[in-house]
Amino acid sequence: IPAYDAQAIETKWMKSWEEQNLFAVDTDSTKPKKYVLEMFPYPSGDLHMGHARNYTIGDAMARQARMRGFDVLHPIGFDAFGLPAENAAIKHNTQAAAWTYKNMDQALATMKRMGFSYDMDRLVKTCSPDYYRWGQWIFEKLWERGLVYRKKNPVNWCPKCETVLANEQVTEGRCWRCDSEVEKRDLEQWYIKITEYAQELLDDLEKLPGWPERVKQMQANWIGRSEGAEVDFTLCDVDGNPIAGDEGKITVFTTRADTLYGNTFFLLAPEYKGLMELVEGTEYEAAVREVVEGAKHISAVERAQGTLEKHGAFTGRYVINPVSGAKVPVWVADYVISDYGTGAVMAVPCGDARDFEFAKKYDLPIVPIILSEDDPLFEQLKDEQGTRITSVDWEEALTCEGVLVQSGKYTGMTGGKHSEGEAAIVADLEAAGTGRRSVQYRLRDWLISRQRYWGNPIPAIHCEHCGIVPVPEDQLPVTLPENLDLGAGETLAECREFYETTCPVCGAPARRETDTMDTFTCSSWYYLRYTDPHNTELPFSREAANRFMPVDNYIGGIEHAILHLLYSRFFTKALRDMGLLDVDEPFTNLLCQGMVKDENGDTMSKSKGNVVPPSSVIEPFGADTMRLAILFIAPPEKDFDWDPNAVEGANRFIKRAWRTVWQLVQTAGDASMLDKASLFKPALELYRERHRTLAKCTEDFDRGQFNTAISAMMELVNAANAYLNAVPADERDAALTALVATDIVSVLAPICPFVCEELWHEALGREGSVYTAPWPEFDAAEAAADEVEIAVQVLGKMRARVMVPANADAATMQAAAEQAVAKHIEGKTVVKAICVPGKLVNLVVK
Ligand code: ANZ
Ligand code: ZN
Repeated sequence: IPAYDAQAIETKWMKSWEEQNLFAVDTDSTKPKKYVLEMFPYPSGDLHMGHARNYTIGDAMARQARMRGFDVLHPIGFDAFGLPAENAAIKHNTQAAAWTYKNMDQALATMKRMGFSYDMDRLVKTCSPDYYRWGQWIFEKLWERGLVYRKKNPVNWCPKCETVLANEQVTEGRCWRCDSEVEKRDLEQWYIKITEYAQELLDDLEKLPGWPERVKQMQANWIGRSEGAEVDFTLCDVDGNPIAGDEGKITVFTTRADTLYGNTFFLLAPEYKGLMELVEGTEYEAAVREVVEGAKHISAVERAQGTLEKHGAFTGRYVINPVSGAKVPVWVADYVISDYGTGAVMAVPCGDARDFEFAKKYDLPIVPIILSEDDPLFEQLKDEQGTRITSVDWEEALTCEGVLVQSGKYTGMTGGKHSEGEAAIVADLEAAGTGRRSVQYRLRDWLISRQRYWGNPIPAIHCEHCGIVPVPEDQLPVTLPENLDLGAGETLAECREFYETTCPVCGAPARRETDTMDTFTCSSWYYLRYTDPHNTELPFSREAANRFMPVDNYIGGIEHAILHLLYSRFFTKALRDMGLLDVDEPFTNLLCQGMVKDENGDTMSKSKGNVVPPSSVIEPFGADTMRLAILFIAPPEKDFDWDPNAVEGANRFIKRAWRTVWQLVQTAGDASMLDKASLFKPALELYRERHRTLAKCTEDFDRGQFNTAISAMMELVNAANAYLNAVPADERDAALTALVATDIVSVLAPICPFVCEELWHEALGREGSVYTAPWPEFDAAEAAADEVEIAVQVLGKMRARVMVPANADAATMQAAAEQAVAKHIEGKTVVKAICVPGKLVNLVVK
């Protein structure tokens, strides 16, 4: 038996696969397709363990699908634009492009060393003009369809990074990247109208049974559909006289119109349009301004969370409640956000926790209008006969459902979201013309412009005469200059060669847009480009996209549960509506792999110095060991702590499989001559085990459960060794040993490709690749042993073991059990028998 030399074997097959171009997909194939995709990496340096895990999962799926007769598309690329490249370039005084390309080369070398079966002809780098050209093209198509617009809005601005930040990129008022205090600036920015698709993005989550529930839940929350009503209030002065003019009416959005009688004050967002005009020149102006200024330093996300201390000020104005007729004071409050609903809120402190907290802090009245029937106040208030209560000294708001009290003719109805009381009040508001049904979404339009260099240039031209016009299609791409002096602080907006241009409409001198696109736009459609990567007429052809889409298995980190996956779903739908492809959803099955932590359960990071690089395993043991260890240690979606023992265990198993296969082939004949009737005990057991292992591996691979599939493979190797030990070489069944040797190599091949390809050729003596050979045939029914041993318990105590037919029904099992424990149940009656098929019978006796 030859020695197992991982390095020699892996070097040999790495080269051979590349020369054969073995993993190129066959585009005209009549075979069914399978599209296996791992989220592409950001090229920040060499691959780390998290990457290794991500790609090993995808590679095992792709290789097995290929063996099972699918035409497999399994591509790779790089999400190559982004700020880290720019920062590194500034720090090391080089070009962002050079830094990025160097990192991509390094990552590619490691991917090759790991044996990932990518179709390299389809490599996509988002910073390459032949890719980003089509990103610009798609941008212009969205623009044509009214899905791109510019808007002046208060945005988060980081003075140090000199760019706009998304709301999610601001924590406690500071930049997520550099920790500087973020400012609010009123800037005109580019937006993509993702909200146009809010309802479809929500509805179609139902078409994704192959996604983890929690990811779908996160997306649904992010889209945040709320059903409620708009209610109009009338602005007035302290005497209740209406204030005329445009500002005379203020509308709120509420999901709880049933609580209108509990409305004791009224709130405006600090950014509410016209707020400062309301207080101008009054004694309230200074306090209101303070709240407005203070709110600028807190992100909308945090303001909405409601965990921060609330600040507010009275405006000196009032509104009239259209249902109760009450006159309530108008305040500004920083927990009201300007871009949700109408930016105004009817506060109901008895039913809303935030309003309750605010009322306590500023000593505003809390009128109970909704109670549970066992509340001590209920008897007094249930029929408007008792004394009214105008303020309560509660510890917290009553946020659950209940019965309406002190609510005029609505008293006695149930209150709550979508309640009887809510429906009745909204119907009356609609009849009176002071309210209407309304649906709101939390989802905001996608702010995509960035004032950064290393990104895809927005293809627009600003002309004094013609306004903002798209760059004509035949002039795309707008090429990003690669020679900016970033070290000296040069930006695109200062790069004359870049921004000086002429207007494509009137020919006058004009200025090119110098904002670039959020890199999430690049990653929103790369999986489509892979289907047709060299197309020079279109981003991809409809035929190619329809052949391979949707992605069957998408594998990546849970950190992308919202943004990347939502943006990609949106792009797919928008491109579908342009007629570019015919699918509604891009990713059929989603697997979010867990994290690889260090031995002590800490996340690996450079700053902590606890990073285990893949090379530390590959160099001593080989890539096959690395791959096996990573898949065996835990189910793919679970986090795991790095364990050097697992690496050694994996290496031992590979060596054992290697020896077993070589031993089996010593007596191997023709597997097709197998005659089941001639197999006796040890052979029959091995025969059953191979059917069982194949059935298990096939099913587990489909679900991505590699750890249990590997356990089954280990059992097969054990069974083969049991047979080899029990039967002398000259008595072994030649067909069976041939069959099982092939089985071991085949089932292990998706996980340990190098050693299996070597065994395929050298031990089994086969031509061609194991990946072009078919997956072994099996029959799950053959796996079942004819008889199984079950445990027999009496009142939960173990009393005997007995053999029963493997497919025995409960009655048969009980009869066999009673016989086996006859002396323990003598003179008693069996009142119940609990039967677990194949395992045990528990007799309950009296
Ligand atoms: C009265 C009320 C009574 C409310 C009550 C809630 C409970 P969701 O479900 O998230 O859509 N609201 C409306 N616009 C707001 C804004 N711009 N900033 C902060 N809060 C706002 O939340 C809808 C509820 O959030 C609305 O219903 C409103 O308060 C508040 F017992 O109106 B409610
Ligand atoms: Zn012009």
